[in-house]
Amino acid sequence: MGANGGCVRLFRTTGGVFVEEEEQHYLIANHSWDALLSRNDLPEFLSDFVARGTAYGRFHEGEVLAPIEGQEVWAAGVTYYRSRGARMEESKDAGGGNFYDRVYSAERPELFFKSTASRTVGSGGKVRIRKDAKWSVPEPELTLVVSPSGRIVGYTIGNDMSSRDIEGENPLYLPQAKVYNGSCALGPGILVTGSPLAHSTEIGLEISRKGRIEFEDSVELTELKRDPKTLVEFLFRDNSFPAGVFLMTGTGIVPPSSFTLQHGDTVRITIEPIGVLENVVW
Ligand code: DO4
Ligand code: MG
Repeated sequence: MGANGGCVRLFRTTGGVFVEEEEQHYLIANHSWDALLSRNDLPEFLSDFVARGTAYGRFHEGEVLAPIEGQEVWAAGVTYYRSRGARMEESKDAGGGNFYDRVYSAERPELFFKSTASRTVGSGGKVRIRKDAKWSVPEPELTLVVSPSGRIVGYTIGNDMSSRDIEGENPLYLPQAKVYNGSCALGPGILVTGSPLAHSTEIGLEISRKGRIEFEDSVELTELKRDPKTLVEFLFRDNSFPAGVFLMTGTGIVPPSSFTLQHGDTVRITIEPIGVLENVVW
């Protein structure tokens, strides 16, 4: 049994794809990233692989790449009470506040297209503030890794970078507030497991500027209003994802409205069984 209760972590690195179990690294030489993420039996496949394999050297933190190739990244919104409240406030002058309240309590969740590999950075990469945005925040989100059949096969950490002034001006500007170069970070690797994460799992956010912490907060998964399986069920209602898909589950941490990210800030997101996603803002 591994340190994560039988789970392994999967990493895409400059030296190939590695599985990590109990601090041992195993190179998967004969399967591409997309071939692995296309598997509906990824948790079982990787446990067998580790049981049969031979540990191979080590990869280093600096060699880890974003855990994405042919996958799309989608995101759920207004899944925590705190996100609902902050968005109602920021869009009230535009008359959009009511929509956030309605989606929070509706049966159908808000799901939106977030990113592709080309707009996504890994841990250690640079996330970006939109050039024409005046108010930008990170959104630390538990991110589901979903197989082509709609099975949750793992978890990673996501940062749904957002331009709050653009979304707040008019909710119809959401795609511009959310999808731009460097607007998404994922990583560091994928915790591969067929079991749900504990409700007590904590998502932590720390933003530092010139070596000093500017903002920090945390939230537990107990505050997530939607069941991850229901989010996946809606995502797959009339959509297919042959190489698998990432689904961000929404933010439960919103910095105060006086706060905006600045170039050079460091954003550090921790979800204990998965790891730490750290990015500098550019
Ligand atoms: O409704 C707009 C986006 C919401 C979102 O990204 C979130 O709640 O995390
Ligand atoms: Mg979000």
